[in-house]
Amino acid sequence: MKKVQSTCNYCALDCNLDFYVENNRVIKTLPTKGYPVNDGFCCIKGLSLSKQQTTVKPNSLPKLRQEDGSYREVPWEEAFTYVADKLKQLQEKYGPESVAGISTGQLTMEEFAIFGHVMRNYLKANVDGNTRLCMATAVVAHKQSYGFDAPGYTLEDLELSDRIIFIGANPVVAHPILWGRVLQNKVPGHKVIVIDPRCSETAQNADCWYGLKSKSDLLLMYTIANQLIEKDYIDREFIEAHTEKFEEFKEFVKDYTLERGVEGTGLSKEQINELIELIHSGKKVSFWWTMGVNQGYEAVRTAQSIINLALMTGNIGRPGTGANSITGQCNAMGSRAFSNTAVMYGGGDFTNPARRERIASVLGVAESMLAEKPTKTYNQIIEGINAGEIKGLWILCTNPRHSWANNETFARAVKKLELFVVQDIYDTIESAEECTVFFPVVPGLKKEGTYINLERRLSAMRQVLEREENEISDYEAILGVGRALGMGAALKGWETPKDCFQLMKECSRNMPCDFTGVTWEALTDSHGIQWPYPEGREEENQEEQRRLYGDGRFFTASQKAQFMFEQIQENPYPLTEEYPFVFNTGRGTVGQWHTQSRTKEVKFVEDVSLKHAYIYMNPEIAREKEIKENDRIRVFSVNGENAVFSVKITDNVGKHQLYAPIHYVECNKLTLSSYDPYSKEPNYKAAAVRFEKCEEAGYV
Ligand SMILES: Nc1nc2c(c(=O)[nH]1)N[C@H]1C(S)=C(S)[C@@H](COP(=O)(O)OP(=O)(O)OC[C@H]3O[C@@H](n4cnc5c(=O)[nH]c(N)nc54)[C@H](O)[C@@H]3O)O[C@H]1N2
Ligand SMILES: Nc1nc2c(c(=O)[nH]1)N[C@H]1C(S)=C(S)[C@@H](COP(=O)(O)OP(=O)(O)OC[C@H]3O[C@@H](n4cnc5c(=O)[nH]c(N)nc54)[C@H](O)[C@@H]3O)O[C@H]1N2
Ligand code: SF4
Ligand SMILES: [Mo]
Repeated sequence: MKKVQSTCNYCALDCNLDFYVENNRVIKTLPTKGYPVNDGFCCIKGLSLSKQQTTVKPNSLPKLRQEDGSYREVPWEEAFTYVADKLKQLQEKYGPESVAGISTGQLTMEEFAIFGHVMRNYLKANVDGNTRLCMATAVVAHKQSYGFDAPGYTLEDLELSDRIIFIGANPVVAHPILWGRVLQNKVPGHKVIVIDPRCSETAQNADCWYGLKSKSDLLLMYTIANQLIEKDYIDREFIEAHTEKFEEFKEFVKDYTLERGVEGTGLSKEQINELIELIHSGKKVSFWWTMGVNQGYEAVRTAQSIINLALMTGNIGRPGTGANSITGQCNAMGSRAFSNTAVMYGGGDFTNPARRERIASVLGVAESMLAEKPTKTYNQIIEGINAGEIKGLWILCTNPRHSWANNETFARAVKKLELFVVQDIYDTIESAEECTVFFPVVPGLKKEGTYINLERRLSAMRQVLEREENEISDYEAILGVGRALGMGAALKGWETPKDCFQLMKECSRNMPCDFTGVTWEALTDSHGIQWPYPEGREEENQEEQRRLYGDGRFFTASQKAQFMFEQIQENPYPLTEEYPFVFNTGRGTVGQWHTQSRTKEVKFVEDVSLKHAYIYMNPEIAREKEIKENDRIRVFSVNGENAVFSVKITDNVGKHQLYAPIHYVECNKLTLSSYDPYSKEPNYKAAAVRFEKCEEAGYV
């Protein structure tokens, strides 16, 4: 029996797993003992990775749509040529920006790097990622506040902190292994605190829950900041030595009185004061945020208001502290720095001459071949298709027909495309319904590459199972199209994922994410390695749990962190008499992953998951509207769409709120085409809606 250690490619923990293989089948899966992230534990999704493609596997050859609408299977080379020719024709006819791609945070670093090379460098097309739906807010917040997109924490901080404050984060469901680290915290008197409009599964397991009004976090944080200053609960020494713009911030927050905070957040004076005292009495306070913060109409400023609290109280860089953004997908961190979409490989703006020179020399191409500007954002790509400006789209490892905000806009868009390539491990996903080309690729167990987790840890995906005839990986599919495009010498050095790893490593040299000291071989069967890990300084980086900012130096020109702030904005979609409920959305259960394509194959999960869309409703509202458990309602959104859900009654949601798990396509039918102005991340969690009881027979 062979044992292969590899990485779970669902959530951002990147747990490591040992796969035991016999006759090219996984006989058992054991979470890797001693691995610093998950040390012998993992969740149901990781344990079931070997179920992928066991019940719904597409054929291994690509499919092209014919004029009569049917599909024809063709050899890979023919499909590469078809796609390459079509891309070139579209660009000749409509201009370089008439083709676009949508990438992901779930592929290996090498896969989205080569996609960025073919699409962004060679074709000068726009490529955004599903990371826009997820981490874009944290990226912009980090860049502005710290000077680089560099979350500083290590997971051990959860065990060392005496105040663990989760804001818009539900790790009990979304990051169970991270929650496991919280449970290992032995600091006497430590408190777990949750700020979430919903009494989430995490709130139910916390010491304190603050159920504020939806999207009132920015007001709450400014109110807290003002009170901390008034009470002199701040760390003047740290502020003076390591930050800038505090005096302006201090003046600015004076308007955010306790009374204003109480009115706008719906929390009581006592609750806000209690929270302030909890922060002040903590010696090692850590703040952790996820999608309840990142997805909003003033999300970047909200993330930064959390960073401000950490800075002003000196809770950063020390064990157990930090303003810590929890990443979502397994390789969102990798995609942020190595997909060539918003920044160049390894970071740096597309206009930075020194970075251009460096990247061109590493890749062995002329500077003129490099992308010249950041990509159009996801929403601009979809709008561009709907406006008839973008005619070709290539999506990989993402299912936007389901997951995109106000998803009927995606459904409308794809009907207008002349070329729509979908590259996925399943041809049954919603997004594949309208595709003109389908590229079937192998899942993670049949390929290799590198992942970077939420605490900056590089981790190896290594091939567990042999491939069958005609089975190819994402990397090979992209390389195939690149070759068919005639990229020739521009693909020298990109032959295999391992070659690409070398290139990315060189691109990272002297950047904050420098991993030049890491080798492909050293990552195999390892404990993972956190960046930074520069060549020549391996000795000083031997500790397995490392954090940034311990020296109080940030990545800005002055090496000081910036207080970033702006007046709170009016909610663009406030509740009204006609639309009196907030439509909150998020993860439903530990077993279900996003659009469910993969987790549908896991019997334990399928057996206990509802087969149709459902929504949580407060008991008082249910009584008032004469609705019983499992009755169906039709929910109408301000976006003009409506959809049917069955009702689950619970007082975990407030009277002005409904909560819909995202795992059903109906959910995003109702979400908004509304974005944060800086990150362009969708405001997914706060559409205004109304509902009516359905009189037809219910689900069985
Ligand atoms: N089982 C499972 N795990 C997953 C995933 C999955 O699909 N399934 N997806 C992964 C990915 S990609 C991501 S990004 C993460 C997401 O991880 P999380 O962000 O933790 O998950 P969500 O359920 O989207 O949202 C978290 C909480 O935000 C709250 N919220 C809504 N509005 C507000 C608000 O205005 N203020 C505050 N403070 N809170 C608010 C919601 O009530 C919800 O409880 O999960 C990852 N893990
Ligand atoms: N309303 C609402 N909507 C949301 C959110 C929310 O909180 N509320 N959250 C948003 C967030 S944070 C995220 S991250 C997105 C996620 O949205 P998506 O990225 O669209 O969701 P997934 O289901 O993870 O899609 C991944 C796809 O990749 C395929 N796949 C798996 N492995 C491979 C592989 O190795 N290669 C290839 N090519 N394909 C593979 C799967 O079959 C699946 O179709 O959803 C967003 N949508
Ligand atoms: S916690 Fe995340 S990385 Fe770990 S096994 Fe579960 S889904 Fe995979
Ligand atoms: Mo995400």
